[in-house]
Amino acid sequence: MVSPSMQGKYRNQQDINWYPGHMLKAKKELAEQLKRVDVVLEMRDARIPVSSVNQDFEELLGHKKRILIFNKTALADQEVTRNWEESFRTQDIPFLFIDAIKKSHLQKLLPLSRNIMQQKWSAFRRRGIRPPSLKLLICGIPNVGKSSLINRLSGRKAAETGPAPGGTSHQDWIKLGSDVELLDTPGILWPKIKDRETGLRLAITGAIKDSIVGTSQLSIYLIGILKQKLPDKLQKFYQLTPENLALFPEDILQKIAENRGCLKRGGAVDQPRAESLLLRDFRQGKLGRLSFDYPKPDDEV
Ligand SMILES: Nc1nc2c(ncn2[C@@H]2O[C@H](COP(=O)(O)OP(=O)(O)OP(=O)(O)O)[C@@H](O)[C@H]2O)c(=O)[nH]1
Ligand SMILES: [Mg+2]
Repeated sequence: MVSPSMQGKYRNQQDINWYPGHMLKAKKELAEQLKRVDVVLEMRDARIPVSSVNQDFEELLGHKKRILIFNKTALADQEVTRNWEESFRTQDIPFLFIDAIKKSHLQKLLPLSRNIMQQKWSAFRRRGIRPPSLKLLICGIPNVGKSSLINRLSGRKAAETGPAPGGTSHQDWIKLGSDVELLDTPGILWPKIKDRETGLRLAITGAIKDSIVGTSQLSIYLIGILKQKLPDKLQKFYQLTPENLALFPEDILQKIAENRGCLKRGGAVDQPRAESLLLRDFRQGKLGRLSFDYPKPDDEV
C-alpha cells in the first residue's frame, strides 16, 4: 500500500509504536465484558479503513456479532469513501460509514443492531419472555470518536471526549433510553506496528499521541501529501505562492510559519507553533478532505 517514494523516504527511520500499560489493561477488561454484550461496534477511521484495523480485535472478538463503524467520514475523500463502501459490500460483515460530529447516518445504527438480535429475541418472545435491553460495546483505536458517538446517540455529554488520544481511561456503561445500554471503552492500539507508514497514518489522524512521532516529522509528512493531493487548498489556506509550493516540505512549513505570524520574540520563526497549527487545521478539516488508505492501490498517496 505504500508508494515507492514514501517507502524510500521513511524506510530507514525508527518504528512507530505506542502501547502504554493502560491499553493492555483495557484489552483484558474488554475481553472480560464480551460475554455480557450482544453486539460489538468496532470503530475505525474512514480515512484509514485499513490502517485503523486492530488485528488483536480479530482474535479477541472471535464470532461475536459485530458492526464495523467507519467514523469521521466528513474528513475523508468522498470518492475514496464510495470505493471503500463498494468494496465492503462484497463482504458479509455489516458496516456503516458515519460522522459523529456531523451526525450523518447515525440513525441507522440502532435499527441495524436490533436487526442483528431479531432471531434471538423472537425466541425469547415465543417463550413469553420479554427480551432484555440491548447491550452494545464500542471499541476501536484511540481518538477515533467512540465517546463522541455515544454522546450523539444519548443526546447528552455522557462520555468524556477530547482532541488528544486517551480521553477515555476506563470502561463506562451508558444508558440510551430504557432498552439500550452502551459500554464505552478506552482506545486500544497493538504492541508492534509493523510498518512505519501505518504508524504515520495513525499518528496524523490522531490515534497515536503527537510526541511519539514528533510534530516536526508529522508536519513534514503531511505537507508532502497535501502538496500531492490538495495543493490548491494548501496554497490558498496559508496564502502561499505557486513558487512556495514547489519548495521542500520543510521550507513550505517555514513559509506557513511566516505567513501565520508564528514568530518568536526577535522575529525568528517559531517552528513548533507552526507545526501545531498545521496539524490542528488539518484535523479540523480546514485543509480539505483527505484519505490515506485507498482500496485501489493506484490512487495511493
Ligand atoms: N470531524 C470529526 N471529528 C470527530 C468525529 N468524532 C469524533 N471527533 C473528534 O475526535 C476527537 C476524539 O473524539 P473522542 O470521542 O474523544 O474519541 P475516542 O475514540 O473516544 O477517544 P479515546 O477515548 O481516546 O479512545 C474529538 O476532538 C472529537 O471532537 C467525527 O465524526 N468527525
Ligand atoms: Mg473515548
